[in-house]
Amino acid sequence: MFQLTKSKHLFEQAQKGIPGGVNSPVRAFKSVGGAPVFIHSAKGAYLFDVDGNKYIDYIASWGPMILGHAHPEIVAAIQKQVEYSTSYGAPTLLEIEMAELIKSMTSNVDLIRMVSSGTEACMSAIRLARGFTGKNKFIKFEGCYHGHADCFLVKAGSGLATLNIQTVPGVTAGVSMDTLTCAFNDLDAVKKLVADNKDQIAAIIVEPVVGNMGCILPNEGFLEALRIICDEEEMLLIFDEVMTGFRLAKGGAQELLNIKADLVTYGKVIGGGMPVGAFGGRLEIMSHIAPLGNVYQAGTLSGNPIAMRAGYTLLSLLKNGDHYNSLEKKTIYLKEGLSKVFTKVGVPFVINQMGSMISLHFSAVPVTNFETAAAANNNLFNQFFHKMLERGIYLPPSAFESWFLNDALTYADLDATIEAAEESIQSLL
Ligand code: HOZ
Repeated sequence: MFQLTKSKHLFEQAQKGIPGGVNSPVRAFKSVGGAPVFIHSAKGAYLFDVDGNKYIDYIASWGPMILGHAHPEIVAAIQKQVEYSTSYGAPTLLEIEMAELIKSMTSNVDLIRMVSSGTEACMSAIRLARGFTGKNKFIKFEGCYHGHADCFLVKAGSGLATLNIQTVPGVTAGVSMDTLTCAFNDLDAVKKLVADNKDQIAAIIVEPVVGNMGCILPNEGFLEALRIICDEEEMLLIFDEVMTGFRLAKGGAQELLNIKADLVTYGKVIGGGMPVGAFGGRLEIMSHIAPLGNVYQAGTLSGNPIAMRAGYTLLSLLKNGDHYNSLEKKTIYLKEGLSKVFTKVGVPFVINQMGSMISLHFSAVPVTNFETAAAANNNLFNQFFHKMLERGIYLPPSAFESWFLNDALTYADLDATIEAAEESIQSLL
């Protein structure tokens, strides 16, 4: 029988020493309710919790575990490196190999700087865009999440949307003033912001396929138009590929959608499950970063040897394998299976999917931006989440997050998920 006795106990204990019992807010299950599941271990496509429950994992650590958990080659690479020490704070050959590998997989990255998280990557990219253009403002889209640096915490998705946090105490009005926002996929709104702030905007930052308000796809022509606007207005186009990088294709969304950004940020997959981020771009822009230029950015654990080994091993497996086709086929199979279930039971739903990113909104209208994602029946999603959990299916604990498939999933796992979805939704209607 499904029970979470030990998880509940650990959650009580955790709250005594950790804010909300978690080290990242969405994990607290606040919007879906109940105690979060405490994980004991994971292997391949499965998570095992402290109560002995087994789950089919659709989070993949929020993206990184694209080939499944504890991949033998990644484990071996980490084990080997650990013998040589865990950090030097000095340059290594590993970092050169990592930079060369990334450059070989992305067409427009001349220089790449490794950091320790997606947040760091995005905040550094904005600083660089400002330093390079000499302009202060930037445009971000409502419901997009670029990490928790002050300037991004305006109408942000992910945990802020999940917890319905509108303004963040501690972020000064002065900082937020330079962050301009409008709806994702709304080109007219972008044009108006650009016209109203002529010659003051350094960059547009965008998740090319959004993963932080569920999975939201760009309308045809939207990203292409942003590229043109940036060129005309001498602004930089920054693709936040923390989620999509090395996940949607070897060259990420840039390759899949055939659009080149001026700067790209990475995280998640790039670290193979270790805390890694990166930002890169053309030489003329990246050469403004210290020590080449004066845009300062640094980090003691940047380029950490264990993280580099893990990331390099995973990226090599992705570069040399055929995982993207396999991942996409599995994701489409899941999408079609779930669609049949929800059509049969007659509940309004939208499933957005690109590559191995997918999400479910209980909505009667297309979900194309934050407004439509927020207007969906997210209460039903929250109940659905728990019914799935009871049946051994681990979904993101929020309708405002993408699901990430991993290539260790089997078709039997997908069938089990579809079956669980049918039982779950039927039990709720
Ligand atoms: N905000 C992250 C996903 N968009 C969640 C990270 C986590 O809790 O690990």
